[in-house]
Amino acid sequence: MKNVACLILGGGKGTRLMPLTAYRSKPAVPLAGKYRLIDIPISNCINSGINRIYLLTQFNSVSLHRHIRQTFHFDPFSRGFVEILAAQQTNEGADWYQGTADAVRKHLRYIQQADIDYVLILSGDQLYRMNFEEMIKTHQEADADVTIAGLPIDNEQARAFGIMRLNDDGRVEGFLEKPQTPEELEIVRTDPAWLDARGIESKGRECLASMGIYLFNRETLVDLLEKTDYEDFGREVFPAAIRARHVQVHLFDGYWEDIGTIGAFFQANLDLASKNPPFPIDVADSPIYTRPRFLPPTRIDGATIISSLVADGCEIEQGAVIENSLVGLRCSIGPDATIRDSVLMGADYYQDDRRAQCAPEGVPPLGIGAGTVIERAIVDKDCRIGRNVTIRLPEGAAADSEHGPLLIRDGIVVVPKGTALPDGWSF
Ligand code: ADQ
Ligand code: ADP
Repeated sequence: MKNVACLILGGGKGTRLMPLTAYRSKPAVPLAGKYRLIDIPISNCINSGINRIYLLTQFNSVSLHRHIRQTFHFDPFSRGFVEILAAQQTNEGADWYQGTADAVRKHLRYIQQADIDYVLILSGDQLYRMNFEEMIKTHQEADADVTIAGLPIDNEQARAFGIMRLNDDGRVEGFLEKPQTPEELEIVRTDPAWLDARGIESKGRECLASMGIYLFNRETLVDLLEKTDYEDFGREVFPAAIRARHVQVHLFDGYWEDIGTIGAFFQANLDLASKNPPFPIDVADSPIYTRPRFLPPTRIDGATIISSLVADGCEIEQGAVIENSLVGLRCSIGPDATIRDSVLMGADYYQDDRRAQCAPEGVPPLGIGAGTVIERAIVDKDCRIGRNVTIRLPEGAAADSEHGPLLIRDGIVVVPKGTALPDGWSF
């Protein structure tokens, strides 16, 4: 795997994840109480033996830089690194990235090294576990120029993805980015029997989606990008490449979620907290790496906790009920508070830190106050929710609307980072 370099696309604006991406880039969004989205693709790389990793970003990248700097250090003899390539103006171009292919093109010089044979391109906002060694094996066995990881999906989901049509050997013969009409779908439909014959139960699924995971021979990638001005892989590079190059599929049928929207992000987090999570965090030979923080264990005093995940450094007091929820780092939850179907991201520091004491008079302390009820909500970090506050979707509220400092997105209440709500607050 030493001859593989990985480029992670971390830089979209993350508009659909607002307000979680108001001050941080999408890959830096906290996940499962103690990780960040970017930990997923980087951990997949490390667990697959790939340790030459570049991360392409362009928006709000300060907290992402800090996280990467504090987390991913390799043994100096391994020659591994995670390096952030932030959009910058250069002699060749003063523009910011126009799209995914353009972002990669602007950094081709980093991968044009004799000892790099393959370039793996990943997205920074997906939740899955994949051994890329298997993908490289598929690529080599097919003697392909490019290999795209493909996931069988239903017709209804197909509009959101790049859809591939294959020949009997798994070579991609058609690629349509986000087909919208039944006629377009028909062009790239896969016969479910083809999947069944390859050991993947089709279960009625008729489309093969590109997972946004691409393996290129280095020379092919350089050639495709240098000789064109294509801006996007799905819209331009692949539809053209399948004619002139050997583009192969690597079939995958495990858990995979694109967590680019508030709804998907919320559900993926709650699923992690469920009793039989579709994506287990605790897989011994495939851990998720994140920043070690040396926080104390969580203190729980007479609370009821059902089907939930609680991260390190929290304090949960008498009579609190936490159900089907995720409680992030350093969360303080007061007596008799109720947290149901919610994601609490936690806090960056403790209440008694010097910074926290600077809160103006009358502003509640960090965390969730006594008797407060929170349902179907995402509470971003460092919020100060007072006592007897009620945060739940008001009756008749639109699925996307704003109510004072709180936002409703995909029918979920989102409390932006650092919000303070006084005692007794409700919609
Ligand atoms: P989308 O996810 O819709 O579809 P896109 O918006 O281009 O495609 O994002 C791909 C990834 O690149 C995301 O992680 C995004 O954050 C990142 N990104 C976007 N613009 C970027 C930029 N300018 N610089 C750096 N990073 C950037 C894609 C494919 C589909 C495929 C789905 C699978 O186009 O074919 O089915 O991914 O999720
Ligand atoms: P987020 O990306 O979730 O908005 P940050 O990355 O800004 O959060 O904060 C995460 C961690 O970085 C916390 O431990 C916080 O105390 C620390 N931190 C915040 N700001 C700074 C800073 N300017 N310098 C160093 N550490 C910081």
